[in-house]
Amino acid sequence: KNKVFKWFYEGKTSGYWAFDERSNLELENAFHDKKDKIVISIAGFSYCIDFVRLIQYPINHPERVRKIKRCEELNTENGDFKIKGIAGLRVS
Ligand code: V3L
Repeated sequence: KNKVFKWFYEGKTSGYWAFDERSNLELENAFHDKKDKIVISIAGFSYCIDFVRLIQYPINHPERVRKIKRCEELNTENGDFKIKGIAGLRVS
């Protein structure tokens, strides 16, 4: 059975945000290609996704680091970590 995985980036306060669907696909494809890092556009800004360190940061502001994580979709419901919403859109 095919497992579905989702990517998350940490919020400044407690919890994680899910990447938007398009970014999630880009991350998942690069992850399967075993890339060390990629650059993607997020709201018009270029972000480095570093799969070795499991972080993201704007390429022009490398100090603005957020952790990222990959998680099986089924396991995101069981309270492993707080999910704040999707790409800045709050849920619940
Ligand atoms: N996808 C969408 N927006 C992002 C992403 C991403 N992967 N990374 C950064 N931003 P920075 P709290 C976040 C947004 O890292 O209170 C959340 O989505 C980022 O949005 O310094 O921290 C919320 O909308 C921020 O607005 O480059 O949990 C918001 O922060 C901006 O890019 C507040 O959430 C600069 O982030």
